[in-house]
Amino acid sequence: MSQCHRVAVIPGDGIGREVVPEGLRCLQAAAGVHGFMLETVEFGFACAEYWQRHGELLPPDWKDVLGGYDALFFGAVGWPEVVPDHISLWGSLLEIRRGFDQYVNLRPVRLLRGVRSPLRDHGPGDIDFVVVRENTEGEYSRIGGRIFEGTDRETVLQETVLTRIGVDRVLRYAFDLAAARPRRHLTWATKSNGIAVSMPYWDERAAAMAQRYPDVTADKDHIDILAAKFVLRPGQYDVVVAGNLFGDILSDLGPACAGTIGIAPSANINPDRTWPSLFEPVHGSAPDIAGRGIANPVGQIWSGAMLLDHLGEQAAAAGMVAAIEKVLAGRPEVLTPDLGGPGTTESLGKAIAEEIAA
Ligand code: GGG
Repeated sequence: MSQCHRVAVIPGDGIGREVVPEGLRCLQAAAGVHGFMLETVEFGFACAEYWQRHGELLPPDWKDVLGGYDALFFGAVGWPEVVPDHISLWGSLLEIRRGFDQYVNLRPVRLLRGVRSPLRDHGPGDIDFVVVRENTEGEYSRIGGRIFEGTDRETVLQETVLTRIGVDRVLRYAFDLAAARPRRHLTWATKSNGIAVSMPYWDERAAAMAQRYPDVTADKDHIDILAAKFVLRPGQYDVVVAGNLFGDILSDLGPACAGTIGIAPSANINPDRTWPSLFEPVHGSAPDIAGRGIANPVGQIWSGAMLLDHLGEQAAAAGMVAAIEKVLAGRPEVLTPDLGGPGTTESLGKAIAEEIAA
């Protein structure tokens, strides 16, 4: 009997609702070709409509509801006209990442065939690195407050949280990943000359971890020059590990250098497999283009490939990425406007699904 993977689907807000169906179309095509089953169940929470009806983003028993699935397939969250962005994010995605201890946010950056980089002199294969972002602590904290509000002395404090367990476990994951890649190179992002408590700690733990991986060449870059070097020499990076905030920024900048943020995938991984992992495009809900049918579905589809890889379906995952590349390189008429084409979310999704099934 063929294996059945159970996947919870959360389209969320905005273009999440447009790209998720294309991701599912491609996942089902891959399941058909590779002889496994995919049972998907869609949930209508984690969006502005749910918040309007219930005053919260997730139901109180969300952990029980989602905890039994093999993986979560997420679109995008955020509809600032209705819910302030920090409430959307903290009430949904960040709650799930922490509740399911998805402490690694894996965000590959590759310049694919058929995609033009805005950087001069860069072609397919020239950019190929992975951002490993710490996903449960760091600068993403709600610890802080305001005093003397509304007066001249108004004062705002916001704490960063680093734990030894939290820093070491994401560094270990990143070094293991670098050790398994051909170039065996790792860069950690820091800003220890300016942020004088948390960043030297990050440096200290990274340097200690590097000692345990003699086969990996490791170096550090301050976040400001690292951002500049992403634009000037993105080809020199292999694995880049960073805290929550720097990792988020770098994993938008990276795909922008590799053509468009619309193609960027991500995996929020619970490496211990105690809880399901969550797969979502790097991009958000994009209210400015939502409802027009022009959102690029590749980030969602590629995230689907990462989901299959995580579930042990490596051949199907590789087939999905190969199909994405083939369509991007060979079917200009179906490409979405961000890729310079006249196509739609659906035309691109359908073409990739057909290529997977071919
Ligand atoms: N699909 C990703 C999404 O909805 N992103 C919204 C966002 O702002 N995310 C920030 C983050 O990943 O921490």
